[in-house]
Amino acid sequence: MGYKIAVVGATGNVGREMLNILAERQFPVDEIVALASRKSQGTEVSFGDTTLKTKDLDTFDFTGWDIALFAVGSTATKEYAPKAAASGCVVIDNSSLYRYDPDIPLIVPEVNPQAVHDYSKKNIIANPNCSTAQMVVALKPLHDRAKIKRVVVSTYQSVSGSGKDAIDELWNQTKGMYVPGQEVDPKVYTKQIAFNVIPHIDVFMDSGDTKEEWKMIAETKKIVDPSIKVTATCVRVPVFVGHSESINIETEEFLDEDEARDILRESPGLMVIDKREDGGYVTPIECVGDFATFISRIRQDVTVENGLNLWCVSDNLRKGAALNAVQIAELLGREVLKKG
Ligand code: 11C
Repeated sequence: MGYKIAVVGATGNVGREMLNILAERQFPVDEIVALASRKSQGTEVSFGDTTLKTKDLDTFDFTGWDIALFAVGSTATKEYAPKAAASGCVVIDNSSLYRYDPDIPLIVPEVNPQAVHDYSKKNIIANPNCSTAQMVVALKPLHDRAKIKRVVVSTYQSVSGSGKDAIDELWNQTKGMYVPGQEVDPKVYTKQIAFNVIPHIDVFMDSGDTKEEWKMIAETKKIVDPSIKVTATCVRVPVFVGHSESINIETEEFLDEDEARDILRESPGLMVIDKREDGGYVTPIECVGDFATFISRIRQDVTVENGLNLWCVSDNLRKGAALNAVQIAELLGREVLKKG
């Protein structure tokens, strides 16, 4: 016996990836429904070798459905997730709406799987921000060994993190640079993204940090350990898919770079590619479509007593969103619902 699964926001980038990943990982599905807004009703989406026609989220009754994977914005989530949860369906939500609610677990299965047992307080589990998800997979095993005190992270985030219009903006702006008269003004972003980098993701906060930077700080504390200090600078780069991060880590105990490399090699969800030679590291284009979070450039930071640097790359639509949500569904099935 398998599960009855709803994918909410099935026509978006993340919703489509959720359907792909459920099929790729052969999630034990008895029945699956693709839901979207009324204007997308009837749109066809792929699920493995089959095609699903999306149904109207507004009129859908979640009674009798086991798990709903939500990949819609916070406004639609606020309206529909509580309805689904109240009808007994466990919601796994990719928006930021519930992440900081103390009664809702925020889970990266490689890091804090035990939190799944707290799902029943509200029947909702939150999926973290993409830039946090890949970073905490790398931090956790190092924290277990040497206790991380402080993290300084700079991100290089792809435009797919901002959705389809941003992908189109990068594509059209890039083409427009070569065709006189077809230049494309910034719309999604505040400045030109083609051949440029923009140190601004999400809204500005009073502290001067952006919300994206704040999310990395708050979510790392909730998922890994509230004692870890994080400071972040999040930057949008002209890459379609794949977020990259330069991570500087200060630990309480000394951790040698070779031991760190061995620990990361053995840790779940990670793939270490770290040869100290030309091309012996991973770039975002190479991680697209993969499940792993890739780690390269592991080396001592000798400017502090116990410091390490590393480079971390992952497919933001997968580990940063759809894959992590499906992994939470797998965890929930294994540990709690036990149907598959
Ligand atoms: C970006 N990280 O790359 C964002 C996208 O809180 O789930 C995901 C935002 C979120 O723009």
